Parts: sequence; structure tokens; C-alpha cells
Amino acid sequence: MSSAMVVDFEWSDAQRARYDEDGFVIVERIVDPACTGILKARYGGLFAGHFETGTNPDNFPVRVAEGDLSPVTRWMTNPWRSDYTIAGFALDAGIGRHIARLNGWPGTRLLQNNIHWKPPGAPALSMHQDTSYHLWCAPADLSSCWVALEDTSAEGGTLLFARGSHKWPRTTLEDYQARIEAKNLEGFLDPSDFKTYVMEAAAFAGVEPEFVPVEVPAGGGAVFQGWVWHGSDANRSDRHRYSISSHGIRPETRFAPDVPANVFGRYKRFNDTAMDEAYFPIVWSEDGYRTPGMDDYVAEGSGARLAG
Ligand SMILES: O=C(O)CCC(=O)C(=O)O
Repeated sequence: MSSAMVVDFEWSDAQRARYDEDGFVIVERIVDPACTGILKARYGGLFAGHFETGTNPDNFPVRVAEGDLSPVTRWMTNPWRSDYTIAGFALDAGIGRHIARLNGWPGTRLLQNNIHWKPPGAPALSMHQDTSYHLWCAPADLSSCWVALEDTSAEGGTLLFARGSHKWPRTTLEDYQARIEAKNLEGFLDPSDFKTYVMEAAAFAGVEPEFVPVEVPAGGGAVFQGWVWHGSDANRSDRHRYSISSHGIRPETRFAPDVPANVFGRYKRFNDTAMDEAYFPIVWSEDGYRTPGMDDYVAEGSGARLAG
């Protein structure tokens, strides 16, 4: 199984062991480096609010005029709904396959896709655990694939993991609801100390955290568990730092009936906990199933260049 964009490989036993132990695996090549330029070329327009499909992304806290390279950390959730090229990555069977195979799942459903862009001088992004925002998923089993679209370095504010932190005590439903109510995204994109929460969690767990930066060439990245603490420091280099990620869940995941789904509740049908595949598509399955129509959707626009 390979596409024009995602590199074909199998996980080794050593990588599986690392994933269980550390909560993440760093990979030198996930996306063909020849495709990274096509993806990041979309960012200027997207962050200026130009949406090719006519549909807004789900979360779009930062808007910056096209050509403005000011040192602001830019972030967006579900740009795949807005841009066919970004959809070419998010809906790629290869990403779903890598996530499913590493986790031992029968397939992967796309929960959400993110893009991040940090120009030189842009601030940090607070360390967090993805699953703590998605306890409305039943089961709340998340695994994400993050890909660098430029060569990354610790100095350049690459993704940082706290090794083994998926085994620390987990955020409770009460903490989660308090965060949503307190709109804890305040300070998320420009925190005074991006490690505040992870240090609190480490102290609670009684461990001295070990931080691991994802230093990879463009097209490399990592697959990581939803409970692992991660985030990124300010970009202190003179290079722009672009990344793209997909957060996957098991194909059989449903809405938890008693947990508010925040922004994603808009995709929940009345009296029904099923996840609609138009919004949470199944991108890869062991038995060959993929949500129908995705390849046509990608081919509809400029993403056709990536469709293989
Ligand atoms: O790229 C980053 O700095 C953060 C990525 C991230 O947290 C995510 O995609 O979940």
C-alpha cells in the first residue's frame, strides 16, 4: 500500500516496543520530501482565511494576512474540510495504515487534522495531552501522526515529547470539563511557560520528566499516543517551522452519550451516538474498507496532484 505522498514501511518489533514504553516513535521519513512543498504552500492562504472548498475549518484561532511573516504561532484544526491538498494528506490511506498497524487496530478513523506554522521568533505552544480534549470519544483511544514539512531542530521549536508520560496519572473528566469551561486555550499559543502543565503533571506522578525533541528532515515525524504529553518551544532559529498532523481513533469509536463534545458536538446526530463518516471518515481498514467518496473529494481540487 503506497500513495504518491505517504511512504510505505512496516513497523519493526523494536519500534513497537518503543511506542509502548515511550508513547511515541520518531520516523525519518513518513511523507515523500518532494510533497512537503506542495502541502506547506497552502498555509499562507489558509491562515489568511482563504478556503478553497468554501468550508471553514473547525478551529481557526489565528488569522494573518497572506505575506505577513510576523512571529505569531499559527494553528488550525480540520483544514482538510477547507483545502483539497491538505485533504490529500489527512485522508491518505497510508497515514491511517501506519497508525492502525502500530496500535494493533483493525483500521483508523480520522478524528481531526491540524496544521501548525511557526515563523522565526514565533512563541511556544503549551504542552498538552490530546486525549484529555477528546474524552467524548468512546473509546477515547487516540493515536496521532505528526509530520514536519521542513527540517526540524530543538532550536527551531520542533515537537517535544515527555518520554513515557502516557503512563502518568490521566486527566479526569472533571479536569477536562473545567478546562473547556475555563477556555484553557487562553495562553495555549503564547504561554509564558509552555511546560507549566507538564511539570505539574510530572510532579503529581513523582517523576523527573525527560524531554525528547523530534529532530527530523522534512517529511519525517512521529506517531504518538493520545496520552503522551507534547508541545513545542518558541522558534529561535531563522527557518520557518511547518507541520501537519492527523489524530486517529479506532473505526468503531462512537460519541460517549454523557460527555460534552465541545466543537465536535455539531457533528452528532439526534439520539444517536454513531460518528458520521462524512465528518469522521475511515481512512484505512485491514479488510480494505475506506469511506466512499474521499478520493473523489481530494481529486476535485489541487489535491489531485497528490492522489497518485
Ligand atoms: O506542531 C506542534 O507544535 C504541535 C502539534 C500538536 O500538538 C498536534 O498536532 O496535536
